[in-house]
Amino acid sequence: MSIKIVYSPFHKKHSPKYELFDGKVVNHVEVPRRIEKIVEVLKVRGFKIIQPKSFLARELYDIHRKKYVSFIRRASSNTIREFFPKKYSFDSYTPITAGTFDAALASASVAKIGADLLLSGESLVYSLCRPPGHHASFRMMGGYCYFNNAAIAANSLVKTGKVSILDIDFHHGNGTQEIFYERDDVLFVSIHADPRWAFPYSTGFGNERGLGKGRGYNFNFPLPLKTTPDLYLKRLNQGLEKIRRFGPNFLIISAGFDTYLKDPIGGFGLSINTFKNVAAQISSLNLPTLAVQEGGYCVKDLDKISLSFLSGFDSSPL
Ligand code: SP5
Ligand code: ZN
Repeated sequence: MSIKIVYSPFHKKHSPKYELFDGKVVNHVEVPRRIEKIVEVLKVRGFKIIQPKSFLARELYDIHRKKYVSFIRRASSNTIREFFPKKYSFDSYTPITAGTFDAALASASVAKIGADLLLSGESLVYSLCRPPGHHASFRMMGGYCYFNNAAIAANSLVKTGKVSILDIDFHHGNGTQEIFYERDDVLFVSIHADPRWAFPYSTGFGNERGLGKGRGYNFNFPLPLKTTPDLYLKRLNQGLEKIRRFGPNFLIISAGFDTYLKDPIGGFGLSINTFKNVAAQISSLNLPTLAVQEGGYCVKDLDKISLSFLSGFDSSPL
């Protein structure tokens, strides 16, 4: 099967050093090396890599408020040091640096180009987005996310057909959930760590089902600490059942690799090989699919995890 990769080197312009965690300054885990580690191995393995040439801020306005976008642009161009903004932010993990706007805009474009490729007939595209996006909402950054890359791609695809977003990052995709919470044209399914003990703490519970005409179009599967591959794959199957019933024309995967057993900020027990099984189950949906990179912080194994994940799309689930 031919898999197209979308990548932009602009992500390297965003390279914060610190985050504030439990009242302490610690090293930032969302580092440029994450994506470089993945793209390097994909190049070696001969995957076709597509680089977007232009970045249009107007594509952000589909999802994000103009004032929010301008704030990030202005704050980035005005700062020399990194800082944690007091408005438009819900945590102390998501700093603004001089290169943040350029990198976040390029990241959104990488997702948008991925969506365009599906529209032009590709069946599987992997967008190497960085910074990640699924915690960002209309006018709110957080969880290392500034613009919601998956939501921007979904909003572009939904003009042509129904879209489902499957979020397999370790953390609940609170931003994506909020963006589509009152809509019935984009189904959101998220499998993640129980928010009673994991970030973002306040959302991701099983009883959050959507609102208004969006009621019944949002499904959360919170899982316990140390979740095993068996339990994970079982819940994934239940999530996929919701997607089958919805019958979308396109699938977007918010592909976080922080469910990996050695992830420094995760807490699940997925092995490198589990990611192949995850992808194999997902590919049984037989849908044009865009995978958008979210989290995943065990830098030394991200190459192996991404290869395992991509290999699963070639094999049958059972
Ligand atoms: C996209 C994504 O995966 N965002 C995750 C944001 C979660 N941040 C909260 C956990 C912060 C823990 N930081 C510990 C750093 C140790 N050096
Ligand atoms: Zn995550």
